[in-house]
Amino acid sequence: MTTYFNYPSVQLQSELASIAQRIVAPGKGILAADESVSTMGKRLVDIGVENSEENRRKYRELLFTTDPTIGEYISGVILFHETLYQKTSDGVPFTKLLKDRNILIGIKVDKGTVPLFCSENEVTTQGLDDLDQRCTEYKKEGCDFAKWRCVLKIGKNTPSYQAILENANVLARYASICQAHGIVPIVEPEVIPDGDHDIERAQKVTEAVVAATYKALHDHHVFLEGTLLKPNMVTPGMQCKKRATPLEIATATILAFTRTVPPAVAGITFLSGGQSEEEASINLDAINKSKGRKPWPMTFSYGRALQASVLRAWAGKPENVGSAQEELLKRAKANSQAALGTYQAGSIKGQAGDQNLFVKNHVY
Ligand code: 5MM
Repeated sequence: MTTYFNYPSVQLQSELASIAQRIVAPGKGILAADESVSTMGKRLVDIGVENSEENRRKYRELLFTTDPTIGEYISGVILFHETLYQKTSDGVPFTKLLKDRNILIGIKVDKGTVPLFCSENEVTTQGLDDLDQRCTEYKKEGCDFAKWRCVLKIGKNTPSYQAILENANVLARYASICQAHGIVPIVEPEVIPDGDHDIERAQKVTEAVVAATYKALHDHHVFLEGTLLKPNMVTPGMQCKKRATPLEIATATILAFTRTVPPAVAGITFLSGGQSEEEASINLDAINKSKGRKPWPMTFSYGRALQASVLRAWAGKPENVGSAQEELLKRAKANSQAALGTYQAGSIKGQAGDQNLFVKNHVY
């Protein structure tokens, strides 16, 4: 193995690092609005709305026309391919609305999961084949960051060595291709919360997965200062009877990442993983309140935990757009405070506040 390699040019390093730092600026985080057509369909069916392109467009118009103060809490939005090209009903491109709000544009570039041969229902994530061309196009369209999600499952024999290694490697290839195009890769190796395992097992699995991910990123010469990690928080499995307090979750989460994530990484932007909106805010707040050693900013990149109340308030009715946007602002503000460690539990109430948002086997 040769150790002779080059990092990107100084100019590219500086472009990537400054995008990543803008995303994790104090009190800011990401709205993950990159639900694929089928995932968005499940969210719309829940509120009695048909999964048509027009309804998906109307919903995203609602999100992106929220009052510009949203830009005080949200630094980036992750879009699905279809959404990148959509406009408001009066013809304003969504990308313009986001830029006007000082929000960076991200794009989901993975193409979903596929089974791993002879494994115990484990998966890898596909989409590398044409990624190079798609990154050229996405950068031209104004995308400054991207997201690729891998899924790892905890069982008696899983995650396997095969799954850990394959997913680490595919994330590293993805990250290197994005960086070559001036796009900051968000690396998302999600250890899903399905199962009856306890928090200790979740912590060890998270450590093993994240450690392997950074070994692969290093092997692929990924410039870490121009990357973000989007992990699960360390929690007991959803079916585990012994629940954990926010302090226990914060302690296990910080320990797992201080053991495995290099300090050079620009920031950690957590997924919400089926936690209720309120839990996701309280746990992020506990992480940021903790006095432990934390070399990176830690903030949110929530999908369900930022949108559950919005969807419920909207219910597909034009007359509800204003109140749905209020719900988005409320949750964005709560999570902004959590990212600073200043959130008071229960102080910002949403319509779906304590509702469990767990989706079994969230793989698709
Ligand atoms: C918003 O959902 C994202 C896209 O999901 P699919 O490709 O499965 O449709 C998803 O990757 C999301 O960004 C992460 O799972 C984090 O979302 P949560 O809801 O866990 O915060």
